[in-house]
Parts: sequence; structure tokens; C-alpha cells
Amino acid sequence: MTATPVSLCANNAYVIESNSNSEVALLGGTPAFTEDLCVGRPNVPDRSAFMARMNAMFDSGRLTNLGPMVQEFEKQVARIAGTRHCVATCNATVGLELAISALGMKGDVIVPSFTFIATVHALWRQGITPIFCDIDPVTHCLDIASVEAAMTSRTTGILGVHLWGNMSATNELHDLAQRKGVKLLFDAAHAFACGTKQRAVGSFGDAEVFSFHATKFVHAFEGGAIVTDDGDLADRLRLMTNFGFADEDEVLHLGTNGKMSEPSAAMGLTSLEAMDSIIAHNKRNYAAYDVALKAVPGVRLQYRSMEDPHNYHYVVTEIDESVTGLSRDELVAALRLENVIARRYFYPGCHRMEPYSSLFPQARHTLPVTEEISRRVIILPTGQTVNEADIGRLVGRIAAIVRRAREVRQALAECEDRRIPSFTRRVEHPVNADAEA
Ligand code: T4K
Repeated sequence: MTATPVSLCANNAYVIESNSNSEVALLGGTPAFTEDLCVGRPNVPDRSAFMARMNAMFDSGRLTNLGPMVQEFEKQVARIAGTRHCVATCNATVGLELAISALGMKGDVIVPSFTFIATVHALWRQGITPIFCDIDPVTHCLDIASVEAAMTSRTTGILGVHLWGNMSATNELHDLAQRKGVKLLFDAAHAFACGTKQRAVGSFGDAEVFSFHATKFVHAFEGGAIVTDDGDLADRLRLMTNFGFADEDEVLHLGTNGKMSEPSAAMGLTSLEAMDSIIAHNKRNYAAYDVALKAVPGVRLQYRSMEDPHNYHYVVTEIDESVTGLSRDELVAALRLENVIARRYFYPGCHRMEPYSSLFPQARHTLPVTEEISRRVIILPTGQTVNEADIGRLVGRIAAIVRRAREVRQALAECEDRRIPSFTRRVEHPVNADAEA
């Protein structure tokens, strides 16, 4: 690995040296990393503890269908979320679909466009029309004024998203939902173990849904969980995850196979045992990014409180091209040659993806903040496979790339390297697309 100059500051975070003469791989330098530094690389907890659980599972002969490890996982998740009930699911997408259906949402449901596509698919697959609303530019969660303006007599629910683990405007959304008599559900896929000192994410709205996908900071390979304080709703959800079976040959409800398996629960439980140390690691990484990125003009790190509970799982930066001299996409592309796989989550917004782009072509005119933010965000790698020294080296390269922006732009235009993502060669959704449409 090349040694991009870094120095250790008082709080042990590695910071870049402002006068470093770093190389840039795109301009002929050695890549910053010999192996890919990835967003989404899974955290792998104690293998022997996981294997012991797998052996216990084989000994018991119970592989799935609400086995003991799933029941224990549900207990742990409900405890951390501070809710009375938890229903584990095979993934969060199915969890969202089930919760939407169990809450009786139909007609129109309010949803942000700036989210992973699963949030919106979970509505549309059940014949519900997503009403795209804009986001707050600071938290990237639903903007309350946009929600209020979009509500009509057809609205039956609000599906908020605690994006990046940032809490939605829970109180305002609760008051609005109560006033209008509609259901309130939160996609909390990113927000397990987040919240305020007073209240964890999980107990807001009628229900909330977590993801325990392998790319999440604690995971169950694939997995999800619906949490709620409403006992009737939990009972209904429990039936619905198991085809609607109430008893051996008694079906009471329309249902599906949404169950979590025992191997997933085994991983989930083992992962939860490592949760505190993963969060502490992520928090140190966040602090290292915070210090180092202060030296890079035009690259702003999204704020995280160091006091309120947070999983620090998504390192969210916004690029100001007028300062960096490079677009977000050019920066992502230049980083690929450094073997850094940063992501453009959640570009270009669900309203510009199919089938929604064709169904709701006007949506882009009503979502100015979503349009702007989705062009600026880069998610940077963190998690157990990334340490503070990696962050010093990575931010050193970002700084060097930005310092040599003009040469980088020119080199990108001429570069034929297959690692350069095709999106840097396409003109995607130009800023004046509104005028064209
Ligand atoms: N709501 C929100 C707001 C969500 O973000 C998500 C999921 C959901 C709902 C639905 O939750 P689930 O139904 O999935 O439980 C990934 C995840 O698959 C997805 O769960 C997650 N959000 C989303 C943000 O990220 P992709 O399409 O980006 O995955 P992929 O295959 O490109 O992987 C991401 C990165 O992780 C790559 O750089 C490779 C790395 N990776 C991934 C896996 C699975 C590994 O290194 N090893 C691995 O095993 O969606």
C-alpha cells in the first residue's frame, strides 16, 4: 500500500497533512488501496459463537418456522427498540409490505422519493399510489410542509423513512397523522439503535420496520423486523408472516411466507452481541472523517450528534461542485481507481426510476431538494473492515483529487479503464432537466 502522509492528532484520529503531495491513481499514481475499500462490506461477528448456534440448531432439528433463536432475536430487538412487540421477517421489504397491508393502507400514501427503491415498491406492489414528497435538506427525511401540502381525502397513510439513521420529524408527523386520521409507518431500515436519549427508534408511529440485511451494521444475512406497541397489530402480522395460519389447518388471514429462518436468527443474535463494539468502532471512524474532511473544501460531512444514540453506519457527504471543481460523479469515478467503492445512494430518487418515472413524470417538478441532494451525496466506507488509518489515507486521496480537479476531469474524459463507472460517460438528468421535460 502507498503511504499517503497522515498524522495522528490529539484524539487519536488520523488527519491528512494539508501540504501532502499525494498521488492520484487516475493521473498515474499508485492506487491508495491494494484491495477494494467498500461501502456495504459486511461486519462479521464472532464465527465460533455463530457456529455454536448452528450446531445447536442442527441438534434441535428446528431450522425455521418461529424457532427458539427467532423468538430470542425478537425479544432482543424489542428490548433495544423499546417496544412491546417484534415480528421478525425474512427481510425489511417483506416487513414493509406486511405492515402496510396490516395497517389497512390503500389509495394514496405519502412517501419520500429520496430512499432505497424498496420503500416505494412495497406500496406500489400492493396497488397503492406513492405520493412523493420532498425532504429536509439537513436530515434528508420527509419535509413536513411538503407532506402537509400533499395530503388529500385519498391519503390513507404516511410512510416516513429515518434515512441514514436520522430521525424523521416524528412529533410533527404524528400530530399530522392524528389530525388527518391516517396511519403512520416508519421505514427504519437504517435506524436500528438510533434515536434520542429519551426514546429509541422503534416506538414511533403505528409501527416501524428495521432491516438486518448483510450490508447493515448488525445483520442476519437477510432479515427484517416489524416493531410496534399495538398487540392486535402484532398478532395480525404474526399470522400474515406465516401464510395466515392461526393453527395447523386454520387460516384466518391473507398471508405470505415472510418468516425469518433459524440460521438468520443465529447470525442476528451473534451480530447483536457485537453491536456495542461495532457502534464504538463506527463512531471513531465518523470522528476521524469529521476531522480529516474539514481540510477538504467542498466536501461536507453530514452532522451526527455524539450524544444521542446512533449507529454511525452511513458516512454521508455532500459535494459542492462549485468549490471542488469536480462533480460528485467525477469524484466517485476517480475514487474507483483508488480501489475505493463509494456509492451514490439514493440517486436519482425513486421518482426517476421505473415504473414511477413513467407513471409520475411531473414528480420531478415538485421535489427540488430531492433533485439537488441526490446529485450531491456520496456515501463513504465505514464498518469493521475500515479503520482510522484507512480514513486518513482515503481522505488524503480525496483532497489530492480535488486539488488537481482540472487534470482529473480531463483524464476522466479520456480514460478507458473498465473500473470507471459508465455513469460518468453518460449525461444523466442534467440540472436543467425540468426545463426540458
Ligand atoms: N428501506 C431502506 C431505506 C433501505 O435502505 C433498504 C435496503 C430497505 C428498505 C430494504 O431492506 P431489505 O429488504 O434489503 O432488508 C444494498 C442492500 O441490499 C439493501 O438492503 C440496502 N437497503 C441498500 C442501501 O444497500 P445495493 O443494491 O446497494 O446492494 P449491493 O449488492 O450493491 O451491495 C452494496 C455494497 O456492499 C457493494 O459495494 C458490495 C458490498 N457487499 C454486499 C454484500 C451483500 C459485500 O461486500 N458483501 C456482501 O455480502 O443494496
